[in-house]
Amino acid sequence: MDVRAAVAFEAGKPLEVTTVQLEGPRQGEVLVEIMATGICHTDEFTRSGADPEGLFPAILGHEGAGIVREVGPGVTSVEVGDHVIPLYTAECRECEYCLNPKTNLCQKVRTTQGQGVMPDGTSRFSIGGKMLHHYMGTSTFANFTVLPEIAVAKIRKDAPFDKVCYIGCGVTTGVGAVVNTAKVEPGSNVVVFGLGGIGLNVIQGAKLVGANMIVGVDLNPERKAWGEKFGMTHFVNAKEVGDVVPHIVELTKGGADYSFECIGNTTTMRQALECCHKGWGESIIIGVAGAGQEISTRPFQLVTGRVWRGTAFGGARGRTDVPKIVDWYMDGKIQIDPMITHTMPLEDINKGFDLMHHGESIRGVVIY
Ligand code: NAD
Ligand code: AHE
Ligand code: ZN
Ligand code: ZN
Repeated sequence: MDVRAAVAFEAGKPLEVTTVQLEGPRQGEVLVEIMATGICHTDEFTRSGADPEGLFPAILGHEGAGIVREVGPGVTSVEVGDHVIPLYTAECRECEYCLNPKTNLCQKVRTTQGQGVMPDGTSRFSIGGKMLHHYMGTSTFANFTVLPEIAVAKIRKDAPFDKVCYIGCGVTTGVGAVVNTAKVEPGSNVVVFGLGGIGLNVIQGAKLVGANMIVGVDLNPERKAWGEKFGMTHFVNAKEVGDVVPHIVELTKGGADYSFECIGNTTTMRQALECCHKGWGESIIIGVAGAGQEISTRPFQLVTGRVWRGTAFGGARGRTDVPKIVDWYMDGKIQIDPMITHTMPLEDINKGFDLMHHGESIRGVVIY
């Protein structure tokens, strides 16, 4: 079938909105009509060429919500008409990783996903007979996409697509990093580096679990009001204080119990670790850094009890946890609407990337 898609033909170039061809679902796959998709900084990371795994030409996008329109042979867990959120971290419930409670990183389709193809090694997308790569197994910058059934979470039908698409990455990543990965205890002091689409969700997660101080760090002074909307108690403008590490240690009277890096910058990753409390502070890396970049610190930081960890998709097991997060939103336990600052048709998707670059949007959402 012909579908409308924003194609990344080359690294560093704007996306081109055009008609592409999509083959129907094969064994264990589903065809999903994407109703809305958020634009996450990770899409920009890959579009820019900074992703070592980035492949071109590709259809990017990984923060969608939609409706199952066709199922391939052997599909048992969803049916036509189901509302779903695509999962870039699948959940097969039978691989070594799914069976280990310590991780959410299902590996069943990870290798082919990283190669930009479906589990059988081929792509469903093409243009004029030339193959296009899938992206993160989701490719939500197309109004229809094909996914393995283990890479969709079935959600309730009364949830609005243009809001819950954000649960496909940003909301789950931020809230999940607090709840699943760090397991922040009530009364903890939390420091969040980067108050964008992910960091604000870390803040609302920290508030949800009853954190004490919630300190936000950003270079953009307008992010102070944004952080405060979701429970931030103190703002640090990294441009205005000299060295942020002693500043935060002083502010928190000894250091953070938990810090979260939500930027993807190796300098702030180091600061986030080093502002943690001696003896027990844990720093969680969420941001993804560009090809070739490395983190460093003095080993003594770890010897003296600080812990460095990372998280993908907030440690969430998608098919199990995403429907619950949709319920949290529908029950008013977490907020999404105010963070979706801009919506646009697919034709204007490059404007969504511009708004992100200029620090004007928290989340831009494409509505098909
Ligand atoms: P964003 O662009 O919305 O937000 C980034 C924020 O960081 C902005 O507020 C910006 O002003 C601030 N910032 C930039 N440089 C800074 C600096 N040096 N010091 C302080 N603040 C600075 O991005 P996002 O969508 O929130 O994504 C954040 C990061 O998280 C990206 O690297 C993205 O790829 C990554 N991410 C990771 C996961 C995961 O599962 N691990 C999931 C989603 C996104
Ligand atoms: N090449 C990667 C993109 C980089 C990355 O680290 N992706 C994160 C999710 S960021 C979402 O905004 C991730 O989940 N990584 C776990 C993994 O197994 O890659 C990609 O996903 O293509
Ligand atoms: Zn994302
Ligand atoms: Zn698995």
